[in-house]
Amino acid sequence: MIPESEFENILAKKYMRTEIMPHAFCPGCGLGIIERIILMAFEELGWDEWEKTVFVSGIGCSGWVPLYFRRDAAHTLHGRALAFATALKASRPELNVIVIMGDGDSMGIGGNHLIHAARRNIGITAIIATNMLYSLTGGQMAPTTPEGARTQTTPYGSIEPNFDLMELLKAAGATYLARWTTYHFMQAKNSLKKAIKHKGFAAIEILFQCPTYAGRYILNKPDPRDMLQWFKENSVPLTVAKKKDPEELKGKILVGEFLHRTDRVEYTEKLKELEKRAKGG
Ligand SMILES: Cc1ncc(C[n+]2csc(CCOP(=O)(O)OP(=O)(O)O)c2C)c(N)n1
Ligand code: SF4
Ligand SMILES: [Mg+2]
Repeated sequence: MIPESEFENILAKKYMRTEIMPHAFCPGCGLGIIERIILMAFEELGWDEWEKTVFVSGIGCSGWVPLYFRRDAAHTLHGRALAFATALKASRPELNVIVIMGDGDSMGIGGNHLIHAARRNIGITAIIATNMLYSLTGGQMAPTTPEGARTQTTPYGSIEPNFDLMELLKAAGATYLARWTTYHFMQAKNSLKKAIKHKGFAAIEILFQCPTYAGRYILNKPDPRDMLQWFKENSVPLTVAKKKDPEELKGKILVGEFLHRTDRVEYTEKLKELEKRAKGG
């Protein structure tokens, strides 16, 4: 057992490109917590899983997450990470392909790739880092910006409802779905371990604190500790939510494991079968 005091140091030395530190994130940004969730999941899954993992990311602050890992990572185009990852998984199905995207990246410009990856049930793990806006470009509204929220492009409050990623992907055909926040560190790590081992399209949404934009504009909480406290106070576990009136849940973040299906065949398995048939086997 690694002593708590040495944990960060050991994880960093073992898995991260410490030579390019410090990283580019703002002080207090929750993307550092997401990095730690990923590394702890692999620390528990074991080195063999880590060695057969390739990361793919899109463009945005979130897109920088895997670039600090001592592992192959493709930093692709805004919205196109899943297209790249689909080709990678189809040609090398034995790899763990983990895609890290921002909420804008995955549900805005990349929304089409997202629903089709779920429809195909391709064995990719998607980590969707939700900060409720576009942060890299200065705090504009995203498809996850809550209705009424103030951003750079909605100074009088957004008039659009936000996407519910879990409902969207459930309808599209995903087979493993979970949502947590950076406050729910251990739960997110446990869900991620399941997602990585899952045969099919798995998505984990992690709401994280962006004190620079979401903290200042949306929540009026520029201190990242206050944002974490807000996540704690406004999250409702699915098990509790099921017993509540929908009115009571307005504005709350439902957290938990939303879906774990094993009845759909994974896409690259079908592809293998198709190849055999095409070759007359
Ligand atoms: C094709 C294209 N359109 C727009 C941009 C500009 N752009 C870069 S990142 C980004 C939004 C990032 O928001 P999100 O995906 O939520 O990531 P975050 O920075 O919030 O982590 C945009 C619009 C781009 N790089 N490429
Ligand atoms: S702008 Fe927000 S999401 Fe981007 S690094 Fe800074 S705190 Fe993190
Ligand atoms: Mg974002």
